[in-house]
Amino acid sequence: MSVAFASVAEPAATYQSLFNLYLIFAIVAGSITIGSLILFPILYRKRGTAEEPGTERKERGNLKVIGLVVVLMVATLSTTAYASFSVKDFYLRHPDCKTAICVQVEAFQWAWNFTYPNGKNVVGLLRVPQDTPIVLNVTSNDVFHSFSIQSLRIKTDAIRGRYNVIWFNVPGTCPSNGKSGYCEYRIQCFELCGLGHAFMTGRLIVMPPTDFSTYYNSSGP
Ligand SMILES: [Cu+2]
Repeated sequence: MSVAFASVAEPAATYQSLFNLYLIFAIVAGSITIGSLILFPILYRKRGTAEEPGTERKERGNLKVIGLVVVLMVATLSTTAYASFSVKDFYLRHPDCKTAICVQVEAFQWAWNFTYPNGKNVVGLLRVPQDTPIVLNVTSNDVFHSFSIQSLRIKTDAIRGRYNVIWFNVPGTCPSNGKSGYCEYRIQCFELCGLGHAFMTGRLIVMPPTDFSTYYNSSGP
């Protein structure tokens, strides 16, 4: 359920638009290729009339067609390259900790440890307010892991001795999860990290800001 609505969250919406662009190009390119495979054998099949021996066929490539194909290829490649690098820039330019809530994420076999700016520490459960940029500083305490929230289209490696930064912002229109204004996403490890890898999951709960500040200042998980 969260997958459909997650596209309004950032950077998921931007990723989704890039995916849609590639999908359109793939459908067009696929249609041209498969269409040609079907059409050309019909158009250029061997006819019944045999050619006179010794007659030479003079065939030249149509320069206009070749030119058009080259222009289309260059246009396609430059459009996708421009779109890809723009999305990469958008993704890398994460908000700073003055406007965002920066959370330290430490992976270990086999769970996630979240530490908030005020020192609040919770394992396996990340609660954040709606309409607020959240920046995650991801690292590992042991082997390689990979932190991902698929519905929000974010993923980064968790490596000991190194911090990888990802960010997201879920708006207040996220789907209700029983209690008004709450929604939940699944956190999952995406790097084979040992026996418990498949069960290395966590929960992200997005909640109204007032509820979050009560939670943030409480001592409970
Ligand atoms: Cu894992």
